Amino acid sequence: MSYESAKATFADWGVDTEAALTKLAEIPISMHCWQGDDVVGFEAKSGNSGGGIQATGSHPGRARTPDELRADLEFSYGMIPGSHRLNLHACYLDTDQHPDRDEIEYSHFAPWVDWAKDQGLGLDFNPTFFAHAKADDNLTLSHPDQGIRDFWIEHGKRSRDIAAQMGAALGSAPVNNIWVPDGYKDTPVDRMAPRQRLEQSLTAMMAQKYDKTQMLDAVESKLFGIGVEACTVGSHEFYMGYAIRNETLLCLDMGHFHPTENVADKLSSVALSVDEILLHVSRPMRWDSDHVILLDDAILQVAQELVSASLLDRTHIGLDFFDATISRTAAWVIGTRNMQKALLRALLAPWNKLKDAETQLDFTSRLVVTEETKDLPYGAIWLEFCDRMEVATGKVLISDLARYQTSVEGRG
Ligand code: RNT
Ligand code: ZN
Repeated sequence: MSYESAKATFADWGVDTEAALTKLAEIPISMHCWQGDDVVGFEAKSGNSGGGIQATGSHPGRARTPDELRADLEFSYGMIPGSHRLNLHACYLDTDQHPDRDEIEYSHFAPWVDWAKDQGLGLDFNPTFFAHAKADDNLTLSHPDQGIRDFWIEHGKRSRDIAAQMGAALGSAPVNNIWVPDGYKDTPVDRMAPRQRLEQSLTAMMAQKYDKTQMLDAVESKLFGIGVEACTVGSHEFYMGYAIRNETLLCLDMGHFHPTENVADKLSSVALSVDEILLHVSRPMRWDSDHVILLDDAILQVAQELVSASLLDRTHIGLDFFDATISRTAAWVIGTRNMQKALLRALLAPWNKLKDAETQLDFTSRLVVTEETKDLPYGAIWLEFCDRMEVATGKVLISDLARYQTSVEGRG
C-alpha cells in the first residue's frame, strides 16, 4: 500500500500520520554499548561480566576494542532512522592507562565524547558495580566492609562527575544510572542492615549536587539475579522510595519484575511520584532478563502508555539486552527499530475514540476499536518513515546486516 492511501486510511480514523512521523523523529533511543561486546568492556582483565548478567553465546564478530565497537555502532546507527544516544558503561573506558574503578577520570572517556560529538549523538552513562574482585561477594555499596563500600562510593562519585562533564561537552545531560548487583543467594537473617548501608552509600555518593542540565541520577531496581535468588538489596520498593525522597529518576527495567507483572501498568503510578523515568527496555524469559526486544505485546503496551499518559517528555528510553548467539549489530538494529515501531503504532492509535469509549464505560466499542485498528497499514507508515530518514528496509536491510556481519567475522 502506498503512503498516501495509508495516510487516508488513518485519517478516516481521525489519526494524523504526519504528526505521528514528526513526533517519532524526535524520540531519541539510548542504545546500550554493552550489546556490542557481550558486556565485557575494555578494562585490562579477562573473564565474564559477573553480577549475574553474563551474556551467553559465541557468535563471531564481538567488538574487542573501542575502535571496533565504534565502527559497529556507526554501522548500526546508520541502519536506524532518527538521531539517538549511546549508553556507555564505565568499564568501556578508552585509554592506555589501567585505572581501577576508583581511579577513573573524564580523560579516560574523552575519545567517546569526541566521537559522539562528531556523530551527533547524546551520551548516557553508568557506573560499573560488577565484574570486579571487589564485587565478588555480590555486595558492593551494601557490603559490610567499610573499605569495600568506600571503594564503590568513590567509583560512583567519579562516574557522576564524568557524566556531568560529558553533558557539558555535548550540551545534553546524560542519565547516570546506578545498578548494583547486591544480594544474597540464600535467605538472609537481616535484610534491614544491608538496605541501610546501601541507602547511606547512595547518600554519600550523591552528596555533590549537579544541575539537571548537566546530568541526571537514576536508580535501577531488580527482583532477583543468578546468585542472588533470595534477596536483592536494591529491590523495587527500596528504589521507588529512594527516588521519591531524593528526587532522582527511577529506572524500570522490563526484565526486573516477576514475569506476570506488567511494567506498562507501572508507568502512570510511578509518574505520579517521580518527575522523570528511565526505561530499560528488555525482554525477560524465564530467569533471564535480557533477550533482544521483539515487537511483542509487552513493548507495544509500554509504548501505548508513554503516549496515552503523555509521558514521552519525561521518560528516557534506554535499551538493555545482550545476546551473543547472533550478530551483535543486527541485535542492536532490530531491537532499536522494534522500539521505534512500537512507538509509531502508539502514535497512530485513535486515542480520542478509545478514551471516550472507556469514559462512557462502553467497553464493547473499546474492544472493537483496539482489535479493528490492529489491521491498519502500519507497515506503509513505517516504510515512509525509513524512506524519509534514508535507511534501508526489508530485503536491503537483511542483506546490509548480513554483509556487515560477514565483514567482522574475521575478528576471531
Ligand atoms: C542488570 C541491569 C543493568 C545491566 C547493565 C549492563 O540486571 O539490568 O542495567 O544490564 O547495567
Ligand atoms: Zn537494566
